[in-house]
Amino acid sequence: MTRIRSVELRVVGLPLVRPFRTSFGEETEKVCILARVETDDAWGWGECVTGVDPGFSEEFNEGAWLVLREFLVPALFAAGDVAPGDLEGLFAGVRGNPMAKATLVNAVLDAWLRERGESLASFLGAERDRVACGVSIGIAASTDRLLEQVDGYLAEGYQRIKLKIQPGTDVERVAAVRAANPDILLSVDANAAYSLEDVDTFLALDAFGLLMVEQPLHHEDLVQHATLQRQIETDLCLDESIRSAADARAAIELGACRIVNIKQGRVGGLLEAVRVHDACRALGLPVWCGGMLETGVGRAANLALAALPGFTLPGDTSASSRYFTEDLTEPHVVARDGTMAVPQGPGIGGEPHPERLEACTLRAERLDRP
Ligand code: SMG
Ligand code: MG
Repeated sequence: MTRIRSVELRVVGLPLVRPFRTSFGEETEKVCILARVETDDAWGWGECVTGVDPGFSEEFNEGAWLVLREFLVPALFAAGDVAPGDLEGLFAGVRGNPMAKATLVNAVLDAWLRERGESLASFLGAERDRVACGVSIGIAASTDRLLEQVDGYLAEGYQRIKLKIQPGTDVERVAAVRAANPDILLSVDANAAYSLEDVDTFLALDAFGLLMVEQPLHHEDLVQHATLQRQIETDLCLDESIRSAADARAAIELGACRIVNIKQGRVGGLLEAVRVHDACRALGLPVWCGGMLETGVGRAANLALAALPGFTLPGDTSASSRYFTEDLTEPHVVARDGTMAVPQGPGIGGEPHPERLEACTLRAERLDRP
């Protein structure tokens, strides 16, 4: 049990090394909320995976800030002593908002583990000390640019290339990347930009031996994903559609996917992420660790999660250098063999450099237990 004395919320901004374009928008800067909780004996960090706009899900930074400040932090202060496993129950009165909730679940878990000197990886049940890394490439300005980026990332060692696609920028680009790289693990991610009327596009993609097609259809439509999965050979993977272990079980039972992308922030935090992993593993589905362009804080948590045994496919766990010239934390580095070390120190095993954090801070507010 631990008592949270204060919560500091902060919005940070870091320029991205290259713009990241998806079917729903383009980002040139990473802007996110970080929470730092303080207990009597320790402190812990949580990174919120919302972005500036509600494009990936309904949640977005300014909304998450309010949900945290007005509802979740007060619920935490009202509770007295807590264990990490209590938070989901404490937050149950707030519907939805998994990304905002994950920020505090993860921060309190980090503090609790630091008090005990235990690493997050060990607590979650990690079975590896290095994880296989892939990279996600945004929609490029041209096919040539895309091919250059693919070459660059393969030279760095990445074990799987994922291409963002949208209608009109799909089959031709995938064909070009596949022709240049016949043997690589290659996947695509549509971020829900298609409908069932586009089945011919997916039938055409079947020709390229893709590892998976990620989230082709609307995030709330599992039945349509099941219909599409019956029509094509390539495995479907769900991302946006899976917000809980219950969602994962429903999707699998319906035949809506054969692979699941687990993002701890999207499912309400690391504890639910482990339940999603367990549910998929029990039903025989491979999972992999997704990414939300996190800074080194969120990335450290992702790496611990990705070391669980059911994570059998390379994750979007890319190096700090893929996103930032200078990360907030010590950089996470991808080795030539395309693997990355799982942090082993207490909690998430790292934290932001104080000066770097101050330099990136756009706004901060400290909330004290009344
Ligand atoms: O962290 O490397 C990363 C980004 C991976 O493609 C990525 N994420 O739908 O999977 C996804 C997207 C969402 C990014 S929205 C900022
Ligand atoms: Mg995705």
